Amino acid sequence: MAIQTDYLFPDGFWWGSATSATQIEGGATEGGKGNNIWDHWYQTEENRFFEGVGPEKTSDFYHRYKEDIALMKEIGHNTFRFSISWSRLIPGGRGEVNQEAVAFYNAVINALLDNGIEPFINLYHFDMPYALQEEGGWESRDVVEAYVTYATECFHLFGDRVNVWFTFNEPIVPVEGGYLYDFHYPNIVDAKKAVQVAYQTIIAHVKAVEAFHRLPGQKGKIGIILNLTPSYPRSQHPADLKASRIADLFFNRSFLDPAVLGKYPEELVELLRQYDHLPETLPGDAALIQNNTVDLLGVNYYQPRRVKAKEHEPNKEGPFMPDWFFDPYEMPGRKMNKYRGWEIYEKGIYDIMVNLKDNYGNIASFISENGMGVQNEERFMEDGEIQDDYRIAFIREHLKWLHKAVEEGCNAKGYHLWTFMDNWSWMNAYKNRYGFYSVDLETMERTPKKSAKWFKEVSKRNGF
Ligand code: BGP
Repeated sequence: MAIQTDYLFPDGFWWGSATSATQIEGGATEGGKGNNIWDHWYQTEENRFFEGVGPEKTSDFYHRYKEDIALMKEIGHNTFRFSISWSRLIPGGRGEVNQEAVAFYNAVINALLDNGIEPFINLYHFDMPYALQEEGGWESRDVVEAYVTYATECFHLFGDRVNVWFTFNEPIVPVEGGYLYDFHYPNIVDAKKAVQVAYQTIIAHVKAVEAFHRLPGQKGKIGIILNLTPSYPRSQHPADLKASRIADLFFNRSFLDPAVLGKYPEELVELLRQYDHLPETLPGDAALIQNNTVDLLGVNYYQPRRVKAKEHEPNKEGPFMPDWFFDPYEMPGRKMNKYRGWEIYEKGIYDIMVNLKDNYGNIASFISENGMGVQNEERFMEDGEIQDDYRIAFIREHLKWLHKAVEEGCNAKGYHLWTFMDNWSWMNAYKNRYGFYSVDLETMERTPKKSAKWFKEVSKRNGF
């Protein structure tokens, strides 16, 4: 059998990268922006953040977007994902629209279009306006309505030029971080609230999808971006298989099924019912979910989830946790990104795509994030360029599996790296660097890494 040496993708494949407002913009107190939960958390608990670095400046895209967009063009991006900061556009979360923010996002969109780069807009990337968090954030149905108003405002303001929209990025992360495992504000550990927040986010999502599709003459597409972690059991033993299936229900299907199929998995509903953890719902919710499935799915893929049956029966007197049903499994010999502590398993990208083809109607999708965070990357600097051959290998091996999926008929339309330039990450600040461009935090100077030049060739050739 001939060894495959060419990995060419279909015409029009999306090559680009992904970012989010809080992580790149900076200007957190400029241009009329209001506080979001990250600004507030940093102001009250600075020591939670790596080296005490907060979200106020990050990578200064707010002032340097023109230069940055030129750099995107330079490395062959045909698409670029950014998010709108809700608290920049509507500082109080609801009410008046900030015209300085409108001008800023208009300028970004226009500069992208002028450079031949299609803007992909995401509406919510972990950044609840603080005033609305005070009202309960996603626990509150009123906040859901405020989100739908915000989303609709964005469609009106920018929809004449933007055709690809996403309601949420990784909506399960604020649930896990904010309500189960203490790594996002508001740092509550309460599974009942976690379930309510997850459910309410889906309601916000479907209502935004509905509002989008109702706009007259709508030609654009709307989707959601999910971090899918394919679940692999330790063995084919029924107890391991069950553990893996339940982990998949909690961490993938809890959002994937309602968003793409328009209904929750029955097994998940049963399990929550059994432990008295079903969310509160309103009449009409099920129909809303059923009638407002997505046009497009963004898949963030970083790592698989390996699980095994519980070693010890958990104490079910204590508070309910998803972890009651499985234990993590550290597969011997697995390949790790030791900096981030995440397993690298390139075939996972293929398994996700095949699952979408077989079980989710082959929904149009793309890899909306994939990437490798590395600490102290300046160690790899030679002749003024970071020699990130590890990142090139990481992307290339993932692309090979993505290519195989496409060859087998999976409906994958593109690949975005996380991320365009080194940026600020939630609690880790600038610890792990992910960008095609490195950022000097003193001068804010951007310098292409070796991977940027490699990716330019890949985008140009539509493969490698
Ligand atoms: C995803 C998020 C991004 C980004 C990325 C890298 O989950 O959508 O916002 O941060 O992960 O992860 P981290 O920054 O935690 O290393």
